[in-house]
Amino acid sequence: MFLWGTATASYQIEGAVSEDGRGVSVWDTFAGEPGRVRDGHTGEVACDHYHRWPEDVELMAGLGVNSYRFSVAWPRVQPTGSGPVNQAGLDFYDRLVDALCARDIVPAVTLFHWDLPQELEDRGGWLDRDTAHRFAEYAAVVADRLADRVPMWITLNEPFVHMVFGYALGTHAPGRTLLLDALPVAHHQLLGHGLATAALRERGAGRVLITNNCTPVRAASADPADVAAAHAYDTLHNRLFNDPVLLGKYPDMSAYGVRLDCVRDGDLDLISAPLDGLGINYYNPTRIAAPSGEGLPFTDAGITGYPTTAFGWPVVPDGLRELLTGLKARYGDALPPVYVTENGCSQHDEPGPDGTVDDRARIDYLDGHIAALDRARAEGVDVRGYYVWSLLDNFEWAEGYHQRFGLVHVDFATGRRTPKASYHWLRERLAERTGADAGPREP
Ligand code: PNW
Repeated sequence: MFLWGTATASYQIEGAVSEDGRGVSVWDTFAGEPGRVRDGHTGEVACDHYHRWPEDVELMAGLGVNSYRFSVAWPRVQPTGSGPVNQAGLDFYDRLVDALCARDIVPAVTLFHWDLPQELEDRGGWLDRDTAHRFAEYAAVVADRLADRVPMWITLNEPFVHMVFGYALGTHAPGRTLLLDALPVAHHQLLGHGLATAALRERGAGRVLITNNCTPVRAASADPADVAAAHAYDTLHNRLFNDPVLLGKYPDMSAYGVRLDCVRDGDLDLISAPLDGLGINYYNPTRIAAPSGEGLPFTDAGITGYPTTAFGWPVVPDGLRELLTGLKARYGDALPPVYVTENGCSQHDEPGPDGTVDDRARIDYLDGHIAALDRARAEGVDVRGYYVWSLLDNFEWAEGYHQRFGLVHVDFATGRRTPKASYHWLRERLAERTGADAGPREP
């Protein structure tokens, strides 16, 4: 059965940050500091999904999706990141999983979508190798509770974005500005993925994936300097995270002055343990030119000639086909089935006078990307799922509530949900397609 779903993340939707024993995460700390998030927005209330989840499950049932990707907040389960388990936090996800199963919606659980317990950050966060071991311990706790009903597990969400924005540039929590010295964060996250995969396997947790955000990289011109820079960018963004997982080795980054001294014997064996799928988040391609200044071995040349989203991201649907066929060409038989675990666009959606939300640009976006997905499948890429980011408008990290990615509009003053035109469009599209994609039901 092809999985059609929507995706969310704990800190972006839940709110209820001090309820039922939840500990503090790096995002609570970061969003609480002046100047970090636009207009001082925080995830304190967000979509109040922690209380409104039954309504959100009904929205998904009404949409007709057969899967839902959500993340577990580590500090709800282990408030200090290690040791004592907070049963009340696990109970929340237990209820959610039961409600999804009752609606025939396959739960796909992401274990880490950036909300690290603050106490672990105080001990070095992902710069510290020990965090990888703590992550595996936490994965085991969650699997012990949910693996009997959750058939699909995603260890990490976008370790690239977490490293670059969180530790290199400081625009996301924990707000560190280490530039290339952030590299150990890549390895320690991947080690955490490997250790958590082993813990999930021991518990018979079903399918195990990692989600990398990938971008097809285009050189700004045929000039060899631009081509070399594009290769550098592809190496540091895509291959740094896909190669160790799929091929068991890091790409050669010596030409860019990048060294990974923290890799120990045996790490890559753990990191490259076979997976049941590769999660891919796709938003847009990247156009790269030769470096213009000191430091990085590339410059982002920007993409012109395409429509853009409210975020300013170019809308290039065929980039999804290009990405998927490129992965197949690069990894061949080492590429497991692919799941597009996020794809979507932000817009400035507001209800009109009649109360409806006319987001036709989102319909065009999704229509174009689903067509590109079909082309990639026709070209032989084994794609098994597609998740729209996102079910709800939510806390868009450093942008706060200024970017709306939802199929469902959220009025953040009242929590009121209003399905947008794209929700109704997708419901019809999914109903039409169920026949073509129907297969054996999940366990
Ligand atoms: C993803 N970029 O993040 C995340 O997984 C989501 O939590 C997030 O809400 C969504 O995409 C939309 O931003 C990204 O700059 C953040 O390339 C930034 C980038 C890509 C993905």
